[in-house]
Amino acid sequence: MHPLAERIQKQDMRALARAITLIENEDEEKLSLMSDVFSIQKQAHYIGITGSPGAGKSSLINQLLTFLRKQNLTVAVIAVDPTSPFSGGALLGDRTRMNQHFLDPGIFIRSMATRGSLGGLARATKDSIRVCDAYGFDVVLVETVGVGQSELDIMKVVDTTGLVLTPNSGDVLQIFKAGIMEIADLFIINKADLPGVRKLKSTLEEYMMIVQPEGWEPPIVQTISTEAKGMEELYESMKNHREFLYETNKGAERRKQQLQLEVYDLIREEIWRDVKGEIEKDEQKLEVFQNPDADPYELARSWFREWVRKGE
Ligand SMILES: Nc1nc2c(ncn2[C@@H]2O[C@H](COP(=O)(O)OP(=O)(O)OP(=O)(O)O)[C@@H](O)[C@H]2O)c(=O)[nH]1
Ligand SMILES: [Mg+2]
Repeated sequence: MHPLAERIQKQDMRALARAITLIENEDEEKLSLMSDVFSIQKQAHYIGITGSPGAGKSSLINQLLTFLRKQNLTVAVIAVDPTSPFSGGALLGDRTRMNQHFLDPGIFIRSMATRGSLGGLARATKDSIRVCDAYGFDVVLVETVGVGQSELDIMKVVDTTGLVLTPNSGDVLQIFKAGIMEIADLFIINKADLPGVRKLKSTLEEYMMIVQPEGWEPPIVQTISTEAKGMEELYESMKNHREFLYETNKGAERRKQQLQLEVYDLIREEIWRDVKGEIEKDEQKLEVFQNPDADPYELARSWFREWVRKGE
C-alpha cells in the first residue's frame, strides 16, 4: 500500500493534507495512491453546498459543523474556489469564520485552488473527498463559490447538493439560466430573517410544479446561519436524501454514470501527462513553441502519433 494511504488509514491528519497536495499537483504517484485510498474508503456522506457569492455558504457550513459535532459526527470541509488567485481575501475571511473549529481533531478544513488543466478542479475535488472518506470522516462538506460550469462539474461528484438562495436577491433567475436549479437536491433559503422569504418559496414551488421532479422532490429548508437556526431540519433533509439514494436505484444509476465518466477522465489525464512529459524532455520540440506561426493542429497530430508509435 502507498505509505500515505497507510498513514491516512491510521488517521494521520498530516498525511491527509499531503495527499491532497499531491492530488492538486497532479503528481504521477496519484493513481496508485488513489487506488489504495479507494480500497479503504468508508461510507461518508458527500454533501455539496453551492450558491451565489455572499449567499451565506461559509456561515451555513460553520453552523452545520457545530451541529454535526454535537451529534458526535466527524466532518471534513473542502472549500473549492475556482477564482482563488484573485480572492485571497475571501478565503482568509472563511478561515477566520471557521476558526473556532481549528483545534478540534474531529474536523478537517482545506481550501483547494484550481491548478490542473483538464477540468482538473472537479477531478481533484473528487479525489480529495475520497481521501477524507478513507480517513474516516462521517460527513464531507464541499463548498463551491459561484454558479457556473465548474460548480456544476463539482456538484456532480457529491451525493447530496444543497443550493443556497437568499430572499430578495434575484439570484434565482441567474441560477436558473446557468442550469444549476436541476442539480439541487435541496433548496436552502438562507438569511430567512430577511424579508421576501415567502416570495422566494413560492417561486421555488412554482419551479417544481413546472419541472415535476421524478422520485425525489427537493425540499425547501429555511435557515438563519447568523443565529444557528434551521440546522437540524437541514441535516434531516440531507439524510433523507441519502436514504432515498440508497433505497431507490437512483443512487446506483448515478454511480454507474459517474464511474464511466471518471474512467474516461482518468485515461485522458494519464495520456495527457505522458505525452506532455515526452514533449517537454525534447529540446527540439520545445524550440518549436518559440515559433508563433507554428501550426498547433499539425504539431498535436504528429506528436501524438509519435507517442503512439513509441508505445507499440
Ligand atoms: N442576515 C443574515 N446574514 C447572513 C446570514 N448568513 C450569512 N449572513 C451574512 O452574509 C454575508 C456573507 O456570508 P458568507 O458565509 O461569507 O457567504 P458565502 O456564500 O460563503 O460567500 P462567498 O464564499 O464569498 O461566496 C456575511 O456578512 C454573513 O454574516 C443569515 O442567515 N442572515
Ligand atoms: Mg464562502
